[in-house]
Amino acid sequence: APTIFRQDYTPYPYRLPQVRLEFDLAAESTQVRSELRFEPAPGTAPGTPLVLQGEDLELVEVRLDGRPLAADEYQLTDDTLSLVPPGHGKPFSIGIVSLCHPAVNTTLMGLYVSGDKLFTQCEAQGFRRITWFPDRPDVMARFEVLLRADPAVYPLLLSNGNLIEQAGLPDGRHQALWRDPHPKPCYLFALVAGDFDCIERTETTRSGREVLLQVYSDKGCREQTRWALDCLARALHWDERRFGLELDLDRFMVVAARDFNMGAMENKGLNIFNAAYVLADPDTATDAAYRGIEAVIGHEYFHNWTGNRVTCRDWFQLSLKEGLTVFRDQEFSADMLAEGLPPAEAASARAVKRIDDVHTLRLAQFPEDAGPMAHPIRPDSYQEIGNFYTATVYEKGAEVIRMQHTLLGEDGFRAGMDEYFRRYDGQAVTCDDFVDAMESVYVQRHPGKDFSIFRRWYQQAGTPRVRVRSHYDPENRTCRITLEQRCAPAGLEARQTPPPQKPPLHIPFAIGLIDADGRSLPIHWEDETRDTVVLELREASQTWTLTDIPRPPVLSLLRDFSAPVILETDRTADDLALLARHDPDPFARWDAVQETAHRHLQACMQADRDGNPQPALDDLLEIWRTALIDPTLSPAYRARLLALPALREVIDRGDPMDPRAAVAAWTRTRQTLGAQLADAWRTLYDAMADDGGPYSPDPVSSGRRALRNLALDNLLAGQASGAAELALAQYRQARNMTEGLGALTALLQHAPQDASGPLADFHERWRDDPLVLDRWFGAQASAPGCTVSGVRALMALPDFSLRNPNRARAVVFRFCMDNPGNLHTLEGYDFWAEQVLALDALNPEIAARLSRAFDNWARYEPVARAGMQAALQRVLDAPGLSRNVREIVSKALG
Ligand code: HT7
Ligand code: ZN
Repeated sequence: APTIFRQDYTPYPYRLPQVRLEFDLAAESTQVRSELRFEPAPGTAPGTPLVLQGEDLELVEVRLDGRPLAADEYQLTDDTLSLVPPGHGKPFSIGIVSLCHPAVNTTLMGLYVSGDKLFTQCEAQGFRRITWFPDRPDVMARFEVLLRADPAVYPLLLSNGNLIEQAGLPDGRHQALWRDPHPKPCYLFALVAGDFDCIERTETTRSGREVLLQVYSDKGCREQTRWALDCLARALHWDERRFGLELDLDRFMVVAARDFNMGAMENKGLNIFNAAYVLADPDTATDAAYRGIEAVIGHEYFHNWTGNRVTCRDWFQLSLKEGLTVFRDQEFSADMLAEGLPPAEAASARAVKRIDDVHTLRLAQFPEDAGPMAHPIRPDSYQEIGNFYTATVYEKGAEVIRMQHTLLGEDGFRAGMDEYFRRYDGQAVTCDDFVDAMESVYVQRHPGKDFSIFRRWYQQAGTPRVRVRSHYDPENRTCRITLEQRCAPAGLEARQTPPPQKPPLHIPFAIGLIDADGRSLPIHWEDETRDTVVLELREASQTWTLTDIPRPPVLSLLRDFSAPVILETDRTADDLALLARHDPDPFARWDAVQETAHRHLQACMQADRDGNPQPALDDLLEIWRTALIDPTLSPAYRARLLALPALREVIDRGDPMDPRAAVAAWTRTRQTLGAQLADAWRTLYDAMADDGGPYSPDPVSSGRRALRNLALDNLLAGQASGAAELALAQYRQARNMTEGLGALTALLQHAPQDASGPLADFHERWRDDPLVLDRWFGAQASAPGCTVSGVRALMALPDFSLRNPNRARAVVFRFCMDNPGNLHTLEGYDFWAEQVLALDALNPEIAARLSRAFDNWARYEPVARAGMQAALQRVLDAPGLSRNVREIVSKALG
């Protein structure tokens, strides 16, 4: 497949102010009639061809200014339709009639069938599967859309913008006309047709306008959409308060789809969501699912400004909208957790969100940045853009925005955002344009300071490492701190000779100092005294001298995770233990516990390799023992503090990576922590019991449930007497899905022999609810007892289908991503290859995501490495591979 380069961008030679689309909708065959009003862009030479994209379409007719064109007046290839428009320099119109076939479209891109309904997914390049069109984000048009269909099958016909009219037709069908007043690229187009339930409410915007918010779902699901509607209203008001951004539409619709490739899609005024991010009630959704819905509803809503009003010039700029919008949704969620709390508690509540976000970053993005798919947040090239909806573009992109927020401060960042909209509203722009707006505020507020090298974050791949050295001088009462940064060649860069040179980055590095008694030591900084200061590292190595430090300090580093870097320190176990008990920065405190656990787990693996006895667990045990009973810590925060690093993180830290050794060390450590602290876990379990009130997903009660489930998991892991009975009782008496699934998962993880009763009961109860059944599948596929034959047995059940992405994710992905002990076997590698190929024949976007599971095969120990390499080769050699999977697998094999 050809590689597309960012540097090759050229503007589209024609403008497209107005588009009219008419759809005759039917599942087997839908006819699309388009009328495209073009005009040459200034400077376009007469005779410049007009090129439109199209895929899997049947052409019926092409007209130019109303005149049907003969076959030799245009060129048709597999993926384009081109013609030479009249050279008079004036507007002209192209009319196209074409057919597409939603019922056989298993890719879920373009127009497709889900259940008995029709949906579209156009980002990034799905519109070309609907009709021939300039399918690129910098061509922005006003859309008018007429939908016609059989009202018995499709009683509801939705598209973007405002409903202009609805009418019955003489042939028994009906039609709806929609007009979107805002120019948009075609990736934001949407249509939905089918029979839905709907709940709605009106909200008053801060300028006093009434707007209608609606959530559409499958018939019978109305009551499960109340939380989503509530989140939408809260998102609307939060964006007004925090960013001064108001909804620019009279009507905002969210529609739940059962078959969907990702989380949701921000189509203008008509968001389409994976049902998993819309439907929730206490019986069917966990606390985490409630929070997930809040985050995704917020994310898509916030795209209305950061993505839709100001969009991307080209797909290399994807992080312009995604990184910024993830940052906004993270802040929204954090603010929702902290709402109404006094400042100290609010800080801890926000930290819980920060910990979860950093955890995701380390789990998904750090490995990506060290593998063959490493790319800057603004990639320089791609073969298939669908492969670049990555943790780097999204999560690292959000970190890059967050660093700008840290450097500018809340007020400065807000001023930068205002400036961004002042300059670029209604346009398709670049990441550089965004930084220009931020830089204009930074240089104005920090005269003499330079912002220019900050842009390197957009250019460089790889996770930088920051080495910290410090020296305390008791005589002068000074503390000298040296920060050194380096960034190893990332992914395929390592194979270049010579490897590319990476200039230093601008890294905001937040630190604090505490003394041996755990008290904060104030820092004198820029004429103020502060507990936390942000060192701005801009060079390969820089030293700061802090004065008036009365006692030797222990350094609290990278507070609030102020930059997406890996820390290298010579902090001792005692330093970490002190920070784990006393660091007033809740993120850094959590990180000290994580680091202690990581060190122990790696020491266990080393001891195994060397044939030595297992190292003592005293440090971690003591930290946990204290945290377990610390009433000053919120339950949600305590649940984070008392969680071991995820198994995947532990594997990823190994050199070489050794999944079986990591599983053994991790499992043993969990057993010991469970057993040694059994009494404390039991007390905590009882103390966190439900108070019997109505369910609420608020942070306090969900924190208590999280901590109680963690206690149960530890009791089972430590084989405490009566633990299985406790889990069975919790399952039976569960008052909500968090309790029920928590008990079922703990049993499957640690006492599978006792899980069969709850498993059968769960299936019986929830067999008709696909989202809940996904949980049932997922809990089993990720359990250590689920071997390849176990996962095959799950796939043989009548409830299983590879065509539904949620189900495929629940079974195949959970096994391949969250069951390393069983995946890393020869049968496991065969299974992976087989599933990548089976999925690729149906849905290349989803197959490509699964194919990423072996990205880092070359960093594994020799046996695993050889097995994965052979499986990758088997996939690459298969005939008819999609562009999506081919790009991933060929990059992995190098
Ligand atoms: N902007 C949306 C991206 C998306 C997508 C991309 C490729 C294939 C299917 C997709 N569905 C949604 C999601 C978002 O970031 O909000
Ligand atoms: Zn997004």
